[in-house]
Amino acid sequence: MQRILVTGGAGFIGSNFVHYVIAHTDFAVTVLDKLTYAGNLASLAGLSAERFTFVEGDICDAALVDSLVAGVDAVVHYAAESHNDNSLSDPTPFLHTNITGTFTLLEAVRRHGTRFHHISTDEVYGDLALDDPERFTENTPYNPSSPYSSTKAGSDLLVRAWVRSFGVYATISNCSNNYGPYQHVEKFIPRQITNILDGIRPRLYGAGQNVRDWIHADDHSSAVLTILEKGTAGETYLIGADGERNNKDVIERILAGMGLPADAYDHVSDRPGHDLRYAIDSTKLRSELGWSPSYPDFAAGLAGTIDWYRTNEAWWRPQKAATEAKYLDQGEALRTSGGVHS
Ligand code: NAD
Ligand code: TDX
Repeated sequence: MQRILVTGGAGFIGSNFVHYVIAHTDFAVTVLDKLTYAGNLASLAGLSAERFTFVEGDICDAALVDSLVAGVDAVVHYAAESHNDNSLSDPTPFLHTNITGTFTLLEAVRRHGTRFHHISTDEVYGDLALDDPERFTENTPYNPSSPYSSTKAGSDLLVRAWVRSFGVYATISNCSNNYGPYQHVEKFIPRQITNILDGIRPRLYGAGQNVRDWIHADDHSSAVLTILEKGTAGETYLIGADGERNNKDVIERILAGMGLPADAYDHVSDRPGHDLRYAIDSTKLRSELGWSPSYPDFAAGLAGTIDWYRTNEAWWRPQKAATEAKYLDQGEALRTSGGVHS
């Protein structure tokens, strides 16, 4: 494999993957990205033109997609509308990009016989009870909760159908919550870090008991590269690093890491339909493909992420005010003992 097309490579996980691939392989990388509010060319700064090409465009543009797929050995598909809260206020772009965009790519790889890897999420499985000893596996039934996760589930099912009906050579990975550099400040961890840097108290949805299974973005990248190189056609692999923590614990760690008291945060109105707990069993990926995470220590990874946002204000500052305005517009309200106010 020499040439790969990475969709959504100007987003959080896609840009981390591009840096990882450039550093760890000799592949030439083309990124196709629409540069929505979530895409940022600054995340790809400094890459040499010898091995890196950027194309601005929509994965739903069939002619553009066809011409790009014709020139590569493999496609790694990250592009998506990715934020649950946005999908609750306007699901429309989620249907467009996550469903029609994936369909457009599948038709192109079918025509050209090109290897395809589809990036998905553990949210397609719905949620687990807080006290459930089980974790998600490749055999857990799909049960998505939000417009975001239902469009990701739909895109996974399209990939499976194109494998079975048309013999497309595709693999799928479903990963848990990522953290690390280049994550948009709408997401939980960077939102709280940059709030603190701005003198705003962090904001916890509801009681903060919801559990997410955190993995460093570099570990997601190494897992995807492993699947791309060693995965079996038609197979699904779950990616996770045993990083279960509840949101209250994460916010308290961020506050401690930034020298503030553990209770210096506010509770705000809860997300409608808020999934309780995600947890990944990644035994298949570890035992069949020999993958293991390089960032097993969440505290160390989080400290590095805090440092990154401290030293890269120029990267996140242009997104910050509009993001907080969007949360207000979506009806986020502080919850105090006396009631609810914004
Ligand atoms: P992101 O929102 O940071 O980035 C998405 C990128 O896709 C942006 O650069 C955006 O410009 C681009 N894009 C959006 N619509 C497009 C279109 N129509 N055509 C071309 N480009 C388009 O998202 P992320 O957090 O990096 O997530 C990347 C992928 O990983 C998604 O498929 C997501 O479902 C999946 N995933 C994310 C997480 C997580 O914790 N963030 C966990 C598991 C899986
Ligand atoms: O301000 C906040 N306060 C808060 O308590 C925000 C933005 C979030 N939360 C909570 C909601 C979730 O329980 O933190 C948790 C994480 O929230 P997000 O960062 O929005 O992530 P989540 O909804 O879990 O989804 C993420 O992981 C799975 C990604 O955004 C998805 O793209 C991925 O599929």
